Amino acid sequence: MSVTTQIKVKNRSRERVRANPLAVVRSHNEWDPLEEVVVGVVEGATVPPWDVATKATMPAHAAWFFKKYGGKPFPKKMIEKASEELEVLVTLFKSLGITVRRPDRMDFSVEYRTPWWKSRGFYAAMPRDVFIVIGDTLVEAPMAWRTRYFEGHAYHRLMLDYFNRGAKWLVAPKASMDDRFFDNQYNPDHPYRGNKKQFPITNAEVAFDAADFVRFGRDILVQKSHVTNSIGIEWVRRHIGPEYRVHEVEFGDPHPMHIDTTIVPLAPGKILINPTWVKKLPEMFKSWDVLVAPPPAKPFDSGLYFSSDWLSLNVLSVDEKRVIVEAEEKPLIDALTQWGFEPIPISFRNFYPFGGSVHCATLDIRRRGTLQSYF
Ligand code: ABU
Repeated sequence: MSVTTQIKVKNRSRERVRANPLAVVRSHNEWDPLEEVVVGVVEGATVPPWDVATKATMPAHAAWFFKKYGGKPFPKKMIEKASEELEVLVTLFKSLGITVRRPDRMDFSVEYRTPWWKSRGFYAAMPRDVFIVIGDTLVEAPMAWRTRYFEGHAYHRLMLDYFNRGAKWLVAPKASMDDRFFDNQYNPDHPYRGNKKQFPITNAEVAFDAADFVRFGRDILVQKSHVTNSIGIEWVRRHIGPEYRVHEVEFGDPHPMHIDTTIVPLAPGKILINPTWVKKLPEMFKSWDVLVAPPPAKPFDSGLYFSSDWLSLNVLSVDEKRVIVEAEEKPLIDALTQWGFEPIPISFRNFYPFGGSVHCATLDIRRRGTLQSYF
């Protein structure tokens, strides 16, 4: 695939549906003009313990990190620096006329119990992992790590406010996450059996993280991952109803967990892809322009284990032209500029070690636009 394939987008069906101007929650895709956003917080963040969930999903070489820091608050300096970057992001949104909401700052070092296990952690830094807005519905994910079991509560004050003002709020059933929920045959160092990718969670109960879904209007793509199983995908498909088409896709990430560094829709007919994992796009993209991302500018020291090096792609579109990109990702900024976009650089390196960049740290609550088909 060349750097860009300049294929004209033809025959895209554009439906003339009027947006409800009074909707408090409304977002159909990743690129309509952004009006309101939730920005995560890092205060209270606590490193997940080395438990059955983290053991199953993390490579063996990460064990020392979890054994040393698991269950303890992230170092104060890390929190302060990441928090400063989040504040700059908030200021940027406000300067663009975008309303910003924040979750509650909770102490995630508090130990909690269910009938089957106990845990503590993680954070309210990544609203994208926990919620997805589909039209006027806030879908709350059940998650698949014990350490994230109660994470949604940090957002419930906000969600109640949206609900009281007319939004729908759909909460997926929570798995027990007992020992049977995890596949004890799974070996993170050998994630394939033959050609078939293996996952550390079984299909015993509904599980998904919201960040494994990506929205293109009526079409929503989802991947099975370390935290999203088939029954979780089916739960979403059935609950969001017949006006949406949920397509399951698979790419080459041997340890998939969140699709937002793999394929990144930027505008109708324009998609950014990760060249390491996306060797072939699904047929539905045959008339789309494809921008193959350059390698990350400076692979960060991945000694912090919560993400791959590809956080460079974890960008957030403010509209069909403007896209917020980490400031040091010069090759990506240049590629996007050449492609006709207007990147807005922002320093976000100190947030990276928490496992995400600007897309993960945000949740678009309202974008101006209507539900359309783009394929
Ligand atoms: N939550 C975004 C991280 C995905 C990745 O590890 O590339």
